[in-house]
Amino acid sequence: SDGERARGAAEVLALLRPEVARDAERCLGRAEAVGFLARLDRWFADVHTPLAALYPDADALAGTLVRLALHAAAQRPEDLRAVDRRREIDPRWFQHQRMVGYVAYTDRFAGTLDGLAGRLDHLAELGVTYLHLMPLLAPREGANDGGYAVADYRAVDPRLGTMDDLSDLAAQLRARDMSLCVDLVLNHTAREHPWARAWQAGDPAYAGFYFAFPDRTMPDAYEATITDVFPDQAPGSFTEVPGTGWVWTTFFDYQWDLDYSNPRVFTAMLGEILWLANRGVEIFRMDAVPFMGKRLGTSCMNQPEVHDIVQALHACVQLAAPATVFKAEAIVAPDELVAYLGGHDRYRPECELAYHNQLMVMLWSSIATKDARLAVQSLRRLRPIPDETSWATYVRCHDDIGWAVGDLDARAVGYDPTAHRDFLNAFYSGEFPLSFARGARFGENPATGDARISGSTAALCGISEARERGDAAALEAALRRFVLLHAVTFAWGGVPLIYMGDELAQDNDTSYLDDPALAGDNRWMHRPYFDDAAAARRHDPATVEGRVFGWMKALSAARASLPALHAAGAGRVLDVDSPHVLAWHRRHPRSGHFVGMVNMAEHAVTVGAHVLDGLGALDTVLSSDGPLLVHQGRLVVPTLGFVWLAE
Ligand code: OTU
Repeated sequence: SDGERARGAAEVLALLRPEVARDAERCLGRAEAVGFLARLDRWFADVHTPLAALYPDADALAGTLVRLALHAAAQRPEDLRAVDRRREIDPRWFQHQRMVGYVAYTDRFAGTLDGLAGRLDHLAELGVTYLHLMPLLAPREGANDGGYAVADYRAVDPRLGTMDDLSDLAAQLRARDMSLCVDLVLNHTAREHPWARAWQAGDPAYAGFYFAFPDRTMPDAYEATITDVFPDQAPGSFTEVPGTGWVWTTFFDYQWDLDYSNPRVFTAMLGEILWLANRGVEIFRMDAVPFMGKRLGTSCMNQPEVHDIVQALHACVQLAAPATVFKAEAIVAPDELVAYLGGHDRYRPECELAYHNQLMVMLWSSIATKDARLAVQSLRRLRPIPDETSWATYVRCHDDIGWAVGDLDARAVGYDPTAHRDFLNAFYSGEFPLSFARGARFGENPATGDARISGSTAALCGISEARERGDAAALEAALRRFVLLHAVTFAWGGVPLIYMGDELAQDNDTSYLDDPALAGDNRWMHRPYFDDAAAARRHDPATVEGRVFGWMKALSAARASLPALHAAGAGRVLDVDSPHVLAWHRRHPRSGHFVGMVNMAEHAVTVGAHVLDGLGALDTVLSSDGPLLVHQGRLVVPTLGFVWLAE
């Protein structure tokens, strides 16, 4: 039981503490040691409890990990300790309404890490407080899945700069009150990583770091219940390596899955995280976490071990670097998603942030169907998230869009789930007759009929198609869709993430087709190079760039001024009497009410004004079409319009 586990943890801590206290005073000094021990008392049960579920000798392991954390605390630079102190006083800093994220590839945005200094004013203009740089640690040579095949966690890709450049950039960001977010690819390493090489060579220190099976028996047994991630580019989850056996490779054949049932793997990865935290990384994007636990007869996703591993890593990192937060990259079904924010039945700290994949999918589904019922149904059914955590809300990211439409939710609104997913693929690939989208199918699986979608926001919401046809009315509608999508992600509650290029409505980029290393993976179509010429037009309201950029700035500035958009806890989907409208409510205990409304239909609709009953005296703070009009007791929501109301 939890009570027994807590007693167990307390006993282990009692044994460990005197010696750790002595060591802490010696290597941290008196004042810092007080802080470290306070954190030890606060976090030890969160270290020990998940470890006890994962590993046989959790008591000794916990001791080893505490020492690792102490060592990292001793190495922590003074300016980062200052951030620690600030975050310890304000541990919910990432929930503040000022938070706005920006996601970019270093090379495609600024050439190099050094070059990023020249982009910080651009970010400041958008109100950005959080910069996620796509994978930048040294990858393997050749194909590397956009950097998700890491060969060295302690070095930067030499094409982008050095580790010193990264630390310098982190310091420049801190000086502007911006936080650096970096990918932590922890489910797998490149097969060229020294751990993989040592394991393959039979070095006993690396025994059991990865998975290998002598023949197809176990791989076949596992694959019977696993769904391929890249069915066309990298079918199967195992790769035959001569002399080694069948190695577990969930993704590409050069990405070898780590075996976290081995405590040494856990310890090694923790060492890398602590080291990177001391270089100034404040937010770790925990890549592909759902795959970290393997169980025969399951999908090998979202297994209980995954949560134990992430919870234990999180608590260990808090000991050494309390300024740090984790963001879960768990692009999974709605029923599995909330667990990454900390436990099923009771709250256990895990990740502070998680991608709101469900909101993203529902937004795209809604503007295709011009109807909000499925969004209302599924978002209402989603379990509320713990107060300590927040969503990362987004319209687009570097990956394909997978249609995480719950069967139950689809049926509840009268859709056949498979038919609806097929429709969305046909719609967003532009195959559907009346589609405004210019995306493409990704990862088609002939065995299951599944597919996902690639394409930039501008291409998926109709801007590209309207420009192509020179249709002014279609362009207006497309721009309204673009703004509507962001009006939701900026006010849903959580940290909105702007995907680089979207602030300028950048189109699909087909230049990847000329690079043989990229040509087979059409996700590169929505990973453009920053368009400086478009950026130069960003203040010209007569241009598409100018209009989109102006709206992004307005959304960001309005958001920062609204205390109700502080992201603690979940908002609430409101009950409206129009099938086209998604309306939601937020309230921070120390602020007034907030209501957001968007109309997915391509005509104006009305909703009964009673939806606002009891929510105070609301005024329009920002909207697509001026102050909210009331007509015969009904609120008028214009064509593809949005409105933000606040007390
Ligand atoms: C992530 O995505 C990254 O975002 C991808 O760019 C990488 O290719 C991949 O990991 C491997 O490192 O399946 O289709 O539930 O959806 O981890 C992309 C999480 C993916 C998965 C996600 C993965």
